[in-house]
Amino acid sequence: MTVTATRMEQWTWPPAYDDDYRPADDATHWFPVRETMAPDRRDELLLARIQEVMAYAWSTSPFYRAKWGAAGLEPGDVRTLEDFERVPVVHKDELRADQAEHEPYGSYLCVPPRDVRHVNGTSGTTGRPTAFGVNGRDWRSIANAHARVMWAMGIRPSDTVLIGSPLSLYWGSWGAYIGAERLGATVFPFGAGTAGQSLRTVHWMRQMGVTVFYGTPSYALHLAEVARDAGIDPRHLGVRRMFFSGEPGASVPSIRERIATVFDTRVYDSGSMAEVSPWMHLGAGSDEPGVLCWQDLVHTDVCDPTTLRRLPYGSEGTPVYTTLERTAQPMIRLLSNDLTRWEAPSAERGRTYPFLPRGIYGRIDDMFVVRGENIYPSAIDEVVMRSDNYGGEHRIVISRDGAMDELVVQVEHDGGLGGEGGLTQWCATISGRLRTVLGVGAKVLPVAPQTFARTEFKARRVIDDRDLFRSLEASTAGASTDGVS
Ligand code: 8LE
Repeated sequence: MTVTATRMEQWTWPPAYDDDYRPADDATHWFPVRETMAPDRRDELLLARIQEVMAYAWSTSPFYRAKWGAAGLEPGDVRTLEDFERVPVVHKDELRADQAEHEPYGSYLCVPPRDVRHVNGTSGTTGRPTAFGVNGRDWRSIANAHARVMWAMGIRPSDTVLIGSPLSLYWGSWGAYIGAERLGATVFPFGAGTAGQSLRTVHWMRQMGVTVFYGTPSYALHLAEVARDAGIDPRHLGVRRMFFSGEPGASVPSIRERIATVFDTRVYDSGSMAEVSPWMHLGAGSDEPGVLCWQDLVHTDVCDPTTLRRLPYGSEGTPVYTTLERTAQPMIRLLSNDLTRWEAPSAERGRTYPFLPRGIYGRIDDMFVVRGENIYPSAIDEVVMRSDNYGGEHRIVISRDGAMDELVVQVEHDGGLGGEGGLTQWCATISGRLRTVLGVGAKVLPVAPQTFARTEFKARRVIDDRDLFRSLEASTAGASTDGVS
């Protein structure tokens, strides 16, 4: 279709989607105008929407009024997208503190509390849990947005979508659930995280003819092991598509290829933060790795972590998000502290949105420095998972040898390497590859198959323990290779 229209489909404030609308099954786009319009024209419409959202938050939320007032700023001051960059960012800690003071939803709730229809929250493992209050309108907007992005992943009403992540406080599961439902697919909210559930997942997948899986990349790899242990080849489960969120992986080439191969499936990345649901506003628009920034759902700027100003395309920085459809708890310039690199929109990708070719590859606070090099765990995952005879899990230990930081990577092997000589050679190969990619050496230690716990949710592989180093060395002396020169 030739796109000449300048009005976006169903683009209103507040959002009011036609819940009966669905494109023909063979249509590439859910909303072709929105998805393929000239980026400059879209930016004009986005600016107008940002102004509306800011005016709304100013008049309904003491939180935003106080925050912007303290910065000497009113919504009317934002006349360009450059002006918008000067709006102070929101930190997650501010939301937490505001909720503690204005229970239960905080003074950034812009609707009467009785309008909240659905509550989610953070797990609260670090600090006070934060509640997400979702009103009926936002619930429907999120469902529509997720359906649209899932459509771009090739999911269709004929699919059966298994939700393989915890159906509890975690927004990821519910967002995928309501998106699949709105798209017209059959939804199987199986969940994850209870004893014995992984094996049951495998059996049910087969029994119900599940064609699409949603969960975390780590959990998908664990499920493949569980299936194999039960004598089931994961390729025979018939899953045509797997889409992921929650952690880096689906855009990390080695992890992506591993999942694609073991399940004989297509892999799609998605996800930002629960606070800015529809979190799939960072979502795949085709089979290629990486995600698009679906700007008309949530406006994303990749910013310099220090100045918090937008960086030119081609740069690495931290995403700052502004919801354009949320009415209950709108997020305006929420700082993610994640890391990514963005590229300019290109019509060749079929959708004219900015692109994150490696997705989100880390958090600023997960980055560690070894001998002056910035290192992200996902870069290590990429190397380790690509090695032959990889046993399925690993741990990254940052430790200290005298005055120097040391990097130790404990890698499970698959038992097929023969004796000590084979293991030593294997460690040396991985160590050499790590040095090339990271710019510093790493001590690679072999670990027996099935040593490390598998996760049903987000993986935690980094251990920053300066004392562990010596005990590790003592326990595995002989079969290790010191890649540190
Ligand atoms: C790399 C997006 C959602 C609901 O699945 C989620 O995980 O939200 P949550 O629990 O607020 O966690 C957000 C953090 O998970 C992000 O800041 C980022 O560090 C990580 N994350 C989420 N999705 C991805 C991701 N990291 N790739 C992703 N696709």
